[in-house]
Amino acid sequence: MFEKILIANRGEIALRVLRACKELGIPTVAVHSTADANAMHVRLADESVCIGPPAARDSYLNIPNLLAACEITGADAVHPGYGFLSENARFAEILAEHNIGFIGPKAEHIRTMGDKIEAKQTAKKLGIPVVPGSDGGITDDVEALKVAKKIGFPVLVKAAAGGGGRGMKVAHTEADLSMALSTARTEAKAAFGDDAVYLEKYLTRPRHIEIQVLGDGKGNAIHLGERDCSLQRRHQKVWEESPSPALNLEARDKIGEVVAKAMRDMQYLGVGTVEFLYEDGAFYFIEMNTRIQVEHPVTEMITDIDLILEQIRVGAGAELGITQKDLRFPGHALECRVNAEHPITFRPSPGKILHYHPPGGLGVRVDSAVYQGYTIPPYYDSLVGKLIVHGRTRPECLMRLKRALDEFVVDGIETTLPLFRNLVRNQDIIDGNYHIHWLEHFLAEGGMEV
Ligand code: MV4
Repeated sequence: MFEKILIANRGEIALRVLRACKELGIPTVAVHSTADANAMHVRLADESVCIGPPAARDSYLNIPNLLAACEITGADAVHPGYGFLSENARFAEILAEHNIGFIGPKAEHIRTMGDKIEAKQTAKKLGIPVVPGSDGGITDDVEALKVAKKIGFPVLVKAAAGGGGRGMKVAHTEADLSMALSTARTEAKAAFGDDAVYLEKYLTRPRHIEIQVLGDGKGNAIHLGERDCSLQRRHQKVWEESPSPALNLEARDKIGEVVAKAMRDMQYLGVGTVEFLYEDGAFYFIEMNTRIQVEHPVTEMITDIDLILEQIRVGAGAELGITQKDLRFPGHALECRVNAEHPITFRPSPGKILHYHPPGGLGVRVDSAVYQGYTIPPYYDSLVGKLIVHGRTRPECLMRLKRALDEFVVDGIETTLPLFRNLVRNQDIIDGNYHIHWLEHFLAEGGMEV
C-alpha cells in the first residue's frame, strides 16, 4: 500500500479523498494555492504545501511544483481528484518516471479516451454500441455527404479533441453540411489546436446515462450501475440520480455487463465512467471519462461501496475484492450540485458565507468543503457542495430531498438552492420524465419561481 498520498486538488473532492486515506490509515499531503491557504482540505490534511499563486495553471496544474511537493514531503502517490490533471496522460507518465504512483488509469488508456475518435473506435471494437456515424475522422465534404446520406439527417459534426460540448455543430439538411464542417474545424483548431472532426447521427431528445466501472488492471472489472445525468445546463450537470427513471433492471444489467466485459478485455485500471446517450430504448456510446466523477456519491449510496477507497487499493496494485455477483443496487439516490451562482441568471456569486447550516438526518449526505465564515474565491469552480439523498424508493428519495432543501441555509452569497426547490416540486421531475434539453427549456420558459 502507499505510504503517503499527495492530493493534487482542492475543495470537496480533496476532502473526500482525504477521508478515504484516513480510513485506510494513509498519511496525507494537501497542496494549495495562495488563495486556498484557509481551505478545509489544508486544515484536515497531515501536512500541506503551497504550490503557487491563485491561477490554476500556476498552482493546481503546475507539474514541476507538484513534483517538488512530493519530493519535500516524501509522498509516494498522487490522487488527482477530478478536473485539473486528472486526465493528463503525460502527468501520469512523469510521476511514473519519478517512481511516484498515479492513482488513476494506465496512461495509454487516458490517452486513448482523450481522443474521441480513437475512444469510439476502441469502444466499438470491444463490443460497446456506438452512435452511427463516420468510421474515424472526416477529411472532405464529399466523404461527409456520403456518410450523412447513409445515416440520415440531422447529423452532428464533433471535434476529436472535444468533449464537454465544445466544437459541435448540427447539420439539419444537406445544405448545412459544408458550413457545419468548416465551422467545427475552425472552432476545434482554435480551442484545442487540433482540427480533426467526425460525423454522427444527431439524436434529438436523448437521455444522458453513464455506467460506473471499476477495474484492477489485471482483467478483473465490474460495473456499479448507471447514473442518469440528463438534467444539465450548458453541459454543466445539475442533478444526477440512480437508477435512471428510464431504465428497467434487465436493461441496466444488459448494458452493464457489456461495459464490464469491455473493461475486463482492455484490463482497465481504476474507476471510470462510460457515457451513453439513450433514446427509444437503445444505448449509444459517446465518450469515456478516465477519472472519478463529481457525481460518484450517487453510486456509493446505492452500492454501499467506497469508490475512492477502492480506487486507491487497485491503484496500489491490489486485486479487485468485489465480484459482479456480490453487487446489489437497492434503493434510489440523487445528487444536487449546489453552486455559488444566481439561481436564474447563473452568474457566479463568490464571497463570504455568513451563515451555513447543512441538512442532516436519515438518508442525507452533504459533500462540501465550505464552513461558516469561509470566503469562496473567484478563481475556481463555483461548487458550494453536493447534497446527496438516499431512500428505498424514488418517492422516498424525493421526500427527503424536499425536506433537506428546506433545512439547507447558505447566507451571504447567491446559490442554486432555489432551483432545486423548484425542480423537486415539478411534475415532469416527479415523474422522471426528462431528457438532456429539458432543463434549458424549463429555464427559457420562465419555469423558475423564487
Ligand atoms: C450528441 C448529442 C446528440 N447526438 N451526439 C454533448 C457533449 C458531449 N459529451 C456529447 N454531447 C452530445 N452528443 C449525438 N450523436 C447531444 C449531445 C448533447 C448533450 C449530451 C449529454 C448531455 C448534455 C448534452 C447537451 C447538449 C448536447
